[in-house]
Amino acid sequence: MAETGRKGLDPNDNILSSMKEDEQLIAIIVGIIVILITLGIFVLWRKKKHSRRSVLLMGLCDSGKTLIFSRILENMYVMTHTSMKENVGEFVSKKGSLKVVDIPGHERIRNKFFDQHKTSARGIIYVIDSVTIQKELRDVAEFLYNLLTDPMVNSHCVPLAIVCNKQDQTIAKGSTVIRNLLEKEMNMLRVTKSNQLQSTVEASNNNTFLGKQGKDFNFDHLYPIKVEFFESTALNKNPDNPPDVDSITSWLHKVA
Ligand SMILES: Nc1nc2c(ncn2[C@@H]2O[C@H](COP(=O)(O)OP(=O)(O)OP(=O)(O)O)[C@@H](O)[C@H]2O)c(=O)[nH]1
Ligand SMILES: [Mg+2]
Repeated sequence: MAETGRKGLDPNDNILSSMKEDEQLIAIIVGIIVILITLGIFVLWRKKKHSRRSVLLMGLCDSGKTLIFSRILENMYVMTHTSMKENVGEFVSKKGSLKVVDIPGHERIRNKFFDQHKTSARGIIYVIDSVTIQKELRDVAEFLYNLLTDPMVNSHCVPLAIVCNKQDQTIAKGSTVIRNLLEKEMNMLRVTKSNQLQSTVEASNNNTFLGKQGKDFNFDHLYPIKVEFFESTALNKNPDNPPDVDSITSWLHKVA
């Protein structure tokens, strides 16, 4: 009698097809794991980005940080005094809201407040008094240098808006002049700082070199840290030069 049905069904075929099924199952599981890991990384990245939602207003005493703070958040003039503690407010943009922190410029306290807020910094607005810049150039440049070499600013490539304030004053220097002055000063500061470092233990740990080796200091060389220069007038006393902080608010909308 002829054999029917099972004819041709080799036991090896069964083994082969079950191996193929196993391989497919493994491929599916690996695919799912890869998708889950990617999703996890994306969620963590979003969370991390969201956790850094502060913009710090920094600069020397009297540069105009507190008046700029009240202008950009309330659009109003306030009589200011030397700040001894930070002011915190919310800047609302279509893309989301930012916490704006006005940090006192006083040398003795500014680092304490900076340390408290720098972990959440999404951006820094560095305010300069454009009238006194030549007199204060060394201090302005050194404070800026310390900010730019800060490991937190450096590792997160925190963008910087350098705001040349008090443009209502006739003797105020423009942003291009201030940028040139600062680049020259930073160039010299870089040499002084690295010589200082070589004679301390810190040298082996902190080897942040600002800009490009062998080239004059240029803010563009700090990329991926993005540094932009703006001009502003926060006071409303001069009718020919009304308050104008639009460049700062546009930058905030961009950073949000
Ligand atoms: N002419 C002029 N004066 C300004 C301008 N912005 C601020 N000021 C004045 O500069 C002085 C200092 O301003 P503040 O906002 O208190 O300065 P600050 O940077 O907060 O100073 P600290 O709190 O000491 O760090 C005040 O008398 C302001 O009215 C401006 O655009 N033009
Ligand atoms: Mg202040």
